[in-house]
Amino acid sequence: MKLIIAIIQAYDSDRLLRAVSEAGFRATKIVSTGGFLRMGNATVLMGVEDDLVHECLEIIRTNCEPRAEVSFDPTEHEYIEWFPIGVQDVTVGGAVVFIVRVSDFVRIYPRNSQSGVSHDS
Ligand code: 2BA
Repeated sequence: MKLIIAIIQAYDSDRLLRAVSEAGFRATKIVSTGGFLRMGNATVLMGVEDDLVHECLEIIRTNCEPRAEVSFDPTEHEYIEWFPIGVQDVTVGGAVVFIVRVSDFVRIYPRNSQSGVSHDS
């Protein structure tokens, strides 16, 4: 099993979550903030069987807006406060994806209910 950690633009998150759910994947969205732009983005966590990673990445690719250039005006008052000198054009969009091997996946059920543990390495 792999844990796919996809950092995407906030406005892509509803569309992506709907698409991955429709395809049978389970997902968790964490509201996050980019360290550079300090704008809201979304981090989507998905535990995915190894043979489904490619399908999941394709869904991410299809549902996240293409990358685009955003330009900042260095004469703006807030620019100096927020960005390193010299940075004017920033590319945003698409997704930044980490794929991490999961050593154990445990789902804990309430007592007197069904229980299950699955291992992957
Ligand atoms: P931010 O850190 O807000 O970065 C937004 C975009 O700004 C980046 O898009 C990149 O195009 C640009 N950028 C970032 N750092 C820069 C720098 N030092 N100089 C010039 N331009 C810079 P992406 O690369 O697509 O990243 C989108 C978001 O994904 C990031 O938002 C951050 O939240 C996350 N991310 C990207 N790489 C990461 C990493 N190695 N580790 C953790 N989070 C990462």
